[in-house]
Amino acid sequence: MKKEKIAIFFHNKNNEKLLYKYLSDKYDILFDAKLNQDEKIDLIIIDGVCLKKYQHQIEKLKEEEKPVFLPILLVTTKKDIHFNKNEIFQLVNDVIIVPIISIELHMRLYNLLYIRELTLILEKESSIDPLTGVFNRRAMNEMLIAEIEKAKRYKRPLSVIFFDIDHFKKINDTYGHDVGDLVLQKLASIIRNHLRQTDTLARFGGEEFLIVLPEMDLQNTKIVAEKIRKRVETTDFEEVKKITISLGVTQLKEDDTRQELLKRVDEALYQAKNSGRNKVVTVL
Ligand code: GH3
Ligand code: MG
Repeated sequence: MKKEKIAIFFHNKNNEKLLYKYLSDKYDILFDAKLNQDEKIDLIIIDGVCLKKYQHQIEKLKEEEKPVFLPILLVTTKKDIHFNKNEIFQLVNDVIIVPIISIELHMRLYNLLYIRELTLILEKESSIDPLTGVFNRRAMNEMLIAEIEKAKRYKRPLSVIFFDIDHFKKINDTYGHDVGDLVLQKLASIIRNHLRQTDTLARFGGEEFLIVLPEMDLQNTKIVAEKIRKRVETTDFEEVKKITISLGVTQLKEDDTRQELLKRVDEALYQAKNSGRNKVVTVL
């Protein structure tokens, strides 16, 4: 089983050693961890001196991790609590007064990590479309905001593909809604297997999907979209046999907002539908 990562920030090296002794069997212990989102930390144990020192970094990290809970356990002496009540509730989730007792420490960690685990499950479930297992619209919008910001900051290309099943209503009407659901599942799975790790697929509406492709310009994205179109066209969808999709493609412009990008790719899809379906249309 994967061990949870606990970062320890202690001014007093003896206490640091003691914690290591108590915890290293059960947890991955990190000293001098970098407090940024790249280093995944599940919980922080910190003393009062270090808490003052790292307060702003911890606040920032906790904010970035939301709605996932990043627990902070303060270890302190009674006389060393200098924080006022409001501050401590904002920043710290539990307190142990020294001397550290192993069983007390383990109980606190168990409960704090259990709460974190629940928030991770909730976060995951609220991001995923239950039918297809791909991201839902809410999660995609959040992800897209971050990707647009990254692309603009580093002046990198970013493209999107928006696609929709052709005459899907007829499939539902002919074979029933359950078969329609199976088509959606199979379609999402085929396309997911067709993408790079860095691409993201989301179900945007009933039978509309969005793909975000970082580091891809319009020309290359058009090639990907065409391959996807072909792949879907040539896949056997069991009872339904064949389906086709129409796809719109566009690339992020320098001053685009997320809404403008999505509006343009929606326009491209609309053109693909109106010019005969089962095709890719690019708009810039
Ligand atoms: P077009 O080629 O213009 O896209 O035609 P269409 O029939 O695909 O489009 P339309 O918007 O008329 O119909 C979409 C259908 O998708 C209607 C709706 O019942 C169905 N749909 C939406 N969500 C689901 C779902 O979760 N499961 C199933 N089975 N069908 C769904
Ligand atoms: Mg459709």
